[in-house]
Amino acid sequence: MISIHHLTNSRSQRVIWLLEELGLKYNLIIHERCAKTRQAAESLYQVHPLGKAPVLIDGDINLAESGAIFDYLVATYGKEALAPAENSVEQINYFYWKNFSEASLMPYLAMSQVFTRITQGTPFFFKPLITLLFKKVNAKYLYKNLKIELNMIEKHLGTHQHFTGDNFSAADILMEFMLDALANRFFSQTSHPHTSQYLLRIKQRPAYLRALKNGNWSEDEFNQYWLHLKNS
Ligand SMILES: N[C@@H](CCC(=O)N[C@@H](CS)C(=O)NCC(=O)O)C(=O)O
Repeated sequence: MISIHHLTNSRSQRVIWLLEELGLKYNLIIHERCAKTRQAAESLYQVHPLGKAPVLIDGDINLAESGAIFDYLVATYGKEALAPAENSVEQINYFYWKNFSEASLMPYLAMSQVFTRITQGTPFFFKPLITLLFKKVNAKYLYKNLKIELNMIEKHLGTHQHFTGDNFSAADILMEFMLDALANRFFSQTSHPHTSQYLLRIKQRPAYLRALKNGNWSEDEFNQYWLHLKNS
């Protein structure tokens, strides 16, 4: 049976959602974050050398990296269900958005997390300087690029029901997590109506709701995690 190592309120939530969409049975192993540092539990290092979630175990296969896990699960168990047909326009969209979520959106979110951690760990005396520095980097680089990306997403969702086209796919699962972190901080129903409506719609999927429950998802913790993300 498939086992999935999951870190609470993290991107590994997406693998649980994918497994639910695929209707697969799985064994869920939940690792808690350290209350103080918010970092992964030591137990994850026993599963994979990087000590990060998600990690999928399927027979002899021990696979980390969200994108790789998605590719493996869709190719092995999903077939046409969660990925568009070969050589279709939808497939090109699928390739683009699936990679975009990890390669273009996630780095900005991760960077902002790192800045916050550095600021928190900076001695009191230097804090104002570091805060000012990151504020400038955020405004001129990070947030500026995030806004450009969000505008592109809004335009795409203005003409597509889902990221690949009419049908739901695994790319939607990868994108939803990022958009959820950015919602109400970088965009709203007023500024990005198509993206907001898309999020509301997709979050009603039964598999999504089952995954939240199984993964012990806490909306409060998630918001707490991204609290520092705001427009400046
Ligand atoms: N690129 C990897 C990143 C994995 C990753 O950084 N996972 C985070 C969860 S959001 C983690 O385990 N963080 C714990 C830590 O860094 O201590 C993936 O997408 O699977």
